[in-house]
Amino acid sequence: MFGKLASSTSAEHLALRSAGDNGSAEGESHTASLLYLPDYLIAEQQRQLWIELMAIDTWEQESLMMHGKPVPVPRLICYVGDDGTEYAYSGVRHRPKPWSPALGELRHRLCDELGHGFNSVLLNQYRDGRDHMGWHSDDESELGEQPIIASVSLGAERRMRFRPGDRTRSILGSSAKSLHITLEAGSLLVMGSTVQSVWQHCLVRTAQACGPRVNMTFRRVSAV
Ligand SMILES: O=C(O)CCC(=O)C(=O)O
Repeated sequence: MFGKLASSTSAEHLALRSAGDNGSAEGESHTASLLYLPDYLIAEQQRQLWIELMAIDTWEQESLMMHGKPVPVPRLICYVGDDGTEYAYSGVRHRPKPWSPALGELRHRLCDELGHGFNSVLLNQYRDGRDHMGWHSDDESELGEQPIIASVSLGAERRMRFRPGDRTRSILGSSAKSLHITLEAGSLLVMGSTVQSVWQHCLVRTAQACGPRVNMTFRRVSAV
């Protein structure tokens, strides 16, 4: 599932496994796999990408309606992709912006090394420790049944948490465990094909002094 990267010497394979999981009564497994490479991008690649992404003039501050009032989403976003990869999330339909050079190169490297046809990337910019992302699964219909998502991080280290999704919790109850990973600058986290259907993840807010961070989640979007 993780292509050429699976045997990389620095790769850490993490199983998101619920305690005592031997498959549920319905015969489903609640185990899903993550691949983490802390040093996927060298310092110069990180620097080039950072400069390129910070120069984008189409970062958007979106708002969500809560109790009838618009509330700013706690991060900036920019959606980039091939023609025809419109993508709806958080209730908004996004048209892709064109690929910039270093981002396009990174996409091709990931496609080659993971053997997967990524055609878009969602960029999230966390300006400081208050910016974050709440619990969710990337399970929009455009991503298909079992999406593989490649997530590359730049800038400040931040913590990502995983917990079983609602359906998994309802089957497994308290045996369902959660997990966290610290995402370092230049790291790659690949979420394997069952991660989104079984687990949820979030990017934790922090009260500690924390500089800006950009995360790129490469996806394969199909027309729905
Ligand atoms: O910023 C991150 O590392 C998480 C991004 C994320 O969860 C998403 O784009 O769905």
